Amino acid sequence: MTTPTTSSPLALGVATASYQIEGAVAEDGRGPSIWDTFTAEPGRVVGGDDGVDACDSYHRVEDDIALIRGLGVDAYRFSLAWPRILPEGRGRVETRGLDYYERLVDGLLEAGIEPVATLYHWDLPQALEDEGGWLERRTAEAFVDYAGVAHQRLGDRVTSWATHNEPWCAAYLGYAAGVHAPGRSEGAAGHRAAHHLLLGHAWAREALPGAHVGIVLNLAPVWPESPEAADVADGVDAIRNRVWLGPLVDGAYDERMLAIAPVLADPGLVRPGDLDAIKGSADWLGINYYTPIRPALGTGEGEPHPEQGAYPGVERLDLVVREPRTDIGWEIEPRGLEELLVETHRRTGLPLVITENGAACADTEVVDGRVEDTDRIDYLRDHLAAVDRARDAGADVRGYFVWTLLDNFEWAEGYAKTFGLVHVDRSSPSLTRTPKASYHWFAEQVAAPAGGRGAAGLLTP
Ligand code: PNW
Repeated sequence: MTTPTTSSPLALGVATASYQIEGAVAEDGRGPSIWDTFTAEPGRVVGGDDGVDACDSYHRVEDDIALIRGLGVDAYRFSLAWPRILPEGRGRVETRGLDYYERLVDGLLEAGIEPVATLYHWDLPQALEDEGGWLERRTAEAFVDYAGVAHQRLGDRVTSWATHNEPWCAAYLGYAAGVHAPGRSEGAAGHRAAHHLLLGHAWAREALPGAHVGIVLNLAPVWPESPEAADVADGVDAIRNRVWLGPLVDGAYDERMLAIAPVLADPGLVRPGDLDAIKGSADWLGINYYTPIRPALGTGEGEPHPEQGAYPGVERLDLVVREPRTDIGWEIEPRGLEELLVETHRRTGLPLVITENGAACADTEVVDGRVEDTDRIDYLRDHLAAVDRARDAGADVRGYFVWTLLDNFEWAEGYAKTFGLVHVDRSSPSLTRTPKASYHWFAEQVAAPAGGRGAAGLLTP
């Protein structure tokens, strides 16, 4: 285990995801994904928005590379769309989909930017969902084939790979709370999906020889609002954090998790050898951090919080959100990031990368060619300072990626909530991109040698 000081390199970058930016959903043989289906259902997404056009990055990849290059960043984190590469989820390979990612990767490398590829950022091929999606073990098997196909084409140029992005969202928002695709609402389904996501991650290693293979988790510090809330907070911590870290680090679901989800003790689901395969299967851990979680003991009456269904089996849970908040209603608390990094380093001993951090701000106005998103700059500055403190305390943090390059399709929130360093004018036919004040500010941070930041070679110490 290495214990760097702040003088060791911290790579800086920006992140995006395929469905949120690409558009071109029916082009070059791409098959439908669960998000195409979900967004077409009335009432699922604010404003009835969808990713049909998104930021049209499929056609504007050169423009986007130029924007990334303009930041001067060390690395760019993006995701591959599984249904662009395997339109039916398995079997037939669509080379035009691979060609697109090859153009992107080559463009990044020419610009001296390290590509960091995420295999699964939620756009499951609809054909696999039709067979049960992540509720079925064979989806994890198909994921391995997909990883192999992607790696065969790009593995000579991409060395940093993440398997899944935020499997908590894919499993529990998608199958238990029903607020993300595929929009199913059954508690046990969330747990089944979680196990199959972990299995897919672990098995995919074999398909990624020689790569640095990580998984991106949206771990969160869980802070009970009162002593009485300690037990519900423990349940939240189990589903949000320990359901992933237990198998990955210890090769086991812990007792509380098994009590919440008896299905995880069912040998039909968790088969002999599964947990051994998952244990130690990550070379690095990506952490997406936005906000802490503050559980309170609820009365069981009143309006449930929309995310409550994503903690199935945790009874009488209330989720309290303190001030100040960003435009999406998430509490701003940089100390949560500091604590999370120090604690996760202690718990896992793994190299950590902050694969997402950023803020939704109500900054949509372009005035005289400028967008003054000072709230976003404050958020990013305070969180980068928290990263420095965690590194000083010994946390092995190798990179920090801002979410996100472009204002894009923000899932169930549609286009109304914007996290971009670059404004996208949705009313202009060419989806005009305008770098915001935060873009220029971040470029200055990258250029400044302060704190040992800005060194290349994300996972190479
Ligand atoms: C993450 N929640 O999503 C994703 O990785 C990004 O694609 C997304 O744009 C970003 O964070 C900002 O939201 C989340 O409801 C979406 O708890 C929703 C939740 C958490 C993360």
